[in-house]
This record gives sequence, C-alpha cells and structure tokens, in this order.
Amino acid sequence: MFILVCFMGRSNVGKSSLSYVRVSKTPGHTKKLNFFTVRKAFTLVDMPGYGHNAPRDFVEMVESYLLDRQNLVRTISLVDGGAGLQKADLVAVDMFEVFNLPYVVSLSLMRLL
Ligand SMILES: Nc1nc2c(ncn2[C@@H]2O[C@H](COP(=O)(O)OP(=O)(O)O)[C@@H](O)[C@H]2O)c(=O)[nH]1
Ligand SMILES: [Mg+2]
Repeated sequence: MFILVCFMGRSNVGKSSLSYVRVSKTPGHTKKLNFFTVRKAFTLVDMPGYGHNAPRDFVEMVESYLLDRQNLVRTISLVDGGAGLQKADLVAVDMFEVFNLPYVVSLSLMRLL
C-alpha cells in the first residue's frame, strides 16, 4: 500500500512547488488533487488551496479524499509566515482535528527571505 503525504494550505504558499520538488510553472492554479510518486516509496498529494480563492468543489473533493484514507501518514499544512495564521488555516486545522488526521502545521518563510 502506498504511503501518502499531502500538502495543504492557502493558495500561493508553495504547496505545488514543494510537492513537484521544483518551482511550479503555473503558480497558485491547482484546482484538482495532483499525485507524485517518489521512487515507488511514497506518494505526495498536492491539494488545491483553501480559503477565499479555493475551487468551488474544494470541501467535497478534499474531505471525501481525506476521510478514511488509511495510508495517509501525514498532512502538512503550510502557513504563510509573512501573513501569519489566517482564519482559513484555523478552519483547516479544525477539520484535521475532527477527521483525526495526523497533521503538522509548517511555517513557510519564503515571503520573508
Ligand atoms: N522565493 C521563493 N518562491 C517560492 C518558493 N516556493 C514557491 N515559490 C513561488 O511561490 C509561488 C506560489 O507557489 P506554488 O507552489 O504554486 O503555491 P501553491 O499555490 O501553494 O501551490 C510561485 O510563484 C513559486 O514560484 C520558495 O521556496 N521561495
Ligand atoms: Mg498549487
């Protein structure tokens, strides 16, 4: 069974760049779930951004994916260190708690450096 690690966060925090392991050519435009398999060892899941410019079907798409995903070992929620924690980040953390997901919140310093 594939080990899954997924990246979440508001749009433009660098989810796609991290999961492609290179800088995305289409920043901030991930509308669907993207999967990247790394050496048959694990799969990175690049999620669409949450918050004000999230896709309309975000909740349906993401919640149905995350629920009962047994092989999801970590959800990494990226927070823009320049903007700080936003309401949408707290909504996401609340969902991780309700779903009992193994998550970490990671501070992105890319807008500060
Ligand atoms: N300076 C800098 N810019 C980055 C870094 N990672 C991503 N970016 C830029 O930030 C923008 C948003 O990145 P993207 O990965 O599309 O964010 P996403 O919307 O969270 O998937 C793009 O223009 C990237 O080139 C980084 O580590 N440093
Ligand atoms: Mg993206």
